This record gives sequence, C-alpha cells and structure tokens, in this order.
Amino acid sequence: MPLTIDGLVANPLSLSAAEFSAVAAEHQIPDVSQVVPGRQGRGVTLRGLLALAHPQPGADYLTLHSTSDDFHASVPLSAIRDTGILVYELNGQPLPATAGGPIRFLLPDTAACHTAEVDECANVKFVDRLELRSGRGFDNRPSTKREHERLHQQQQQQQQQQ
Ligand SMILES: Nc1nc2c(c(=O)[nH]1)N[C@H]1C(S)=C(S)[C@@H](COP(=O)(O)O)O[C@H]1N2
Ligand SMILES: [Mo]
Repeated sequence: MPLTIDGLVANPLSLSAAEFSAVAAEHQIPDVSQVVPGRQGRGVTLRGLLALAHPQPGADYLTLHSTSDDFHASVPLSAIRDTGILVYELNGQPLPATAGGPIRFLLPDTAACHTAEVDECANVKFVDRLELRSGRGFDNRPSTKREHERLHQQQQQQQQQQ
C-alpha cells in the first residue's frame, strides 16, 4: 500500500514502502526514539516528503488519511511541517500493523487526546494519503472522552484478532 501525496501540490506522488529508504539521507530519521521518546523505528521527515511534492502557496492544512480503518485527521500545516515524521521500518523490517505500519505518522510533542487541534490522536496509523488543502479537511478523530474510549476498545479487539 503506497503513500500518496496529493491535493495542493505541484508534484503529486506515490511512494511505496520500499521507496522510503531511497529518500535522501538528510531526510532520514534512523532512530525515531531520539526524536519521539518512547517510539521506535526508522522514518523520514514530513519536510523531506513535502520537498518532493512541493506544496502550493495556498496549502495550509494537511489531512492524514487511513483508508483501511477509515480514520482521518486534518491539522494546520504550520504546526507540524517541521516536526512530523513518517515511520516505515522497525528493526530492518517493514513497520508491522501492530505499530501502525506499513506507514505511521508521528509527532514529537502532542497535546493529550481531544484537547487541541494537534493532539496525540493525530498520530495516524496505516496512513496511505497525505492531502494538502486550503482550510481544514475531513477529520473524524474522536472528540469526546466517550467516543475515544470506544475507539480504543475497537483497536484492542482488532489487535487481538491479528
Ligand atoms: N488509523 C488510525 N490511526 C490512529 C487511530 C485509529 O483509530 N486509526 N487512533 C488514534 C488515536 S485516538 C490515538 S490516541 C493514537 C494512539 O496511538 P498508540 O496506540 O500508538 O498509542 O493513534 C491514533 N492513530
Ligand atoms: Mo487519541
């Protein structure tokens, strides 16, 4: 499942998980735990991917889509463009689904769930599309504690089935 970058970009593109390792070394994060405490793996910077896609001047929101489980988060580009990471590998292997793979978005410092526009819930797992837009895009992050608990229960059930 490739990662597509589209919307308000001069150069829409699609990267396979294998192509992530071919992104320029300056954009690679060999050890994500150095940047995001408690998280592991190898990733590339969002900035590096945006340098390939060339966002157009009007693009001010990034919408992260996970088609597989229909989870979406839309966050202001300015708040994440210099810190966002796409994790793609763990211990030399493709990032497993249990860790949100094949591709998982991660931010170093996020607010607690549903307390801010950029919160922990924006760490989208199984992300397959980065959509640049002008204005906020589709977002179905849980907005209340109750919705949130329900989502986590679903996730636990899904993981137990794997
Ligand atoms: N695709 C997808 N990504 C997701 C979610 C989800 O349900 N589906 N849950 C989000 C929420 S609400 C949180 S708090 C974090 C939890 O990440 P963790 O399980 O690695 O702590 O993942 C986020 N990313
Ligand atoms: Mo969350």
